[in-house]
Amino acid sequence: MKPTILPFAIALFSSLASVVADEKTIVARTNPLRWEPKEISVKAGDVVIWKIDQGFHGVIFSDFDTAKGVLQIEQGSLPIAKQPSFDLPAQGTAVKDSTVPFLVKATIRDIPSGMTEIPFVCTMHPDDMIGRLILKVDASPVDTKANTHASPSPSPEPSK
Ligand SMILES: [Cu+2]
Repeated sequence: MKPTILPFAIALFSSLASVVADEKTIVARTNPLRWEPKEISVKAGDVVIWKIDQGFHGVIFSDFDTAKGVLQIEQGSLPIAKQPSFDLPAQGTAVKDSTVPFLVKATIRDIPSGMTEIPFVCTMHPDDMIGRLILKVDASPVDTKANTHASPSPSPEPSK
């Protein structure tokens, strides 16, 4: 093996890993009631997990008709359905405690243009536990040729 390959491969891998996908967890806590964090930025390919640390909670997507276009709900998530105290298009999970591994795990699909956030609340504490995913469109598509991201030279300012 050529000794120069390995460091290069590691550098390439870590630079790709930083742009490819992140796993982000949003934790439901009590005293005070909160999502932690209550806002996160996500991009296509990221995985978001809503889970319970303390107390009884669920997650309701305020407009699930829209949210489900971006959230690919993964196996192991609790069923997402209309819940008794919420009107459609809000849908989400029942209330559970920390014995469930997580409430919902979702992979972010491609983000339609014009869609900027996915608001959600807790099924049990909708007034106290409000959160949102902020959708970031990644301008540079994933490119395996690591060195092709040279910025174009800026256009000269028009002179007056
Ligand atoms: Cu709650």
